[in-house]
Amino acid sequence: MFIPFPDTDIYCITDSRQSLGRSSVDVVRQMLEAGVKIIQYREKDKKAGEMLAECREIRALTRAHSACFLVNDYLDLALLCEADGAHIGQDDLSLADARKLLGPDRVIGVSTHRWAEAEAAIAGGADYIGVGPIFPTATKTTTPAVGYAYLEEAAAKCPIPFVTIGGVNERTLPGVLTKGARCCVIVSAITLSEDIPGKIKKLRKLICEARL
Ligand code: TZP
Ligand code: MG
Repeated sequence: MFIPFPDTDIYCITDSRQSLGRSSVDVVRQMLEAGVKIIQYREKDKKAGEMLAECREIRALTRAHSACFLVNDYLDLALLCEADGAHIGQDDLSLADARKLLGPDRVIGVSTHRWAEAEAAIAGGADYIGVGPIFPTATKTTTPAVGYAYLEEAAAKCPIPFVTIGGVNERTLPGVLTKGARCCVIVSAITLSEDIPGKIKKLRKLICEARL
């Protein structure tokens, strides 16, 4: 019934503040048509009703493309729109409380910035963790960049899926892949592109080349 966390190369997140005036629903449609298999709805300045309406549209689109759909922060919205799960940060509701609300079958991802946080998320039953921000990024200014050291540590030790996040773009992608990144979260490099399918194709080509 729920789409599990997929084994995939690119993880996309919405950001209507950085979408060249396009709606997040429109941006997500283009991401899905380009073959992206995981979408996170992450909006910071919108009213709950508007977010729920967008989440419901994105839920229908992601289902039609068999893509996993997660909601950032708002577990109530995740439940109401029948998302596959949610993504929480270190300052949000705890993983234990999120699991209580979402149940055993939905996906829960946790942002981590150091290995001790990863260990806690793994022990607490997270389905995957975010590792970053690797580089400084305008998309998230509240957490300092952690650099390659933590990525290398996660790549060596993490027993559950991890996604690499923060300043990943065409220029930085080869570097993070060399350091052990597998699935990369790429936000503004995609949402700020005038040609979203073309950008995703280029990013995918870089990932394929790095894996040869
Ligand atoms: N968490 C850590 S970095 C980040 C989030 C949500 C934003 C990544 O965005 P971008 O534009 O790909 O650097
Ligand atoms: Mg959060």
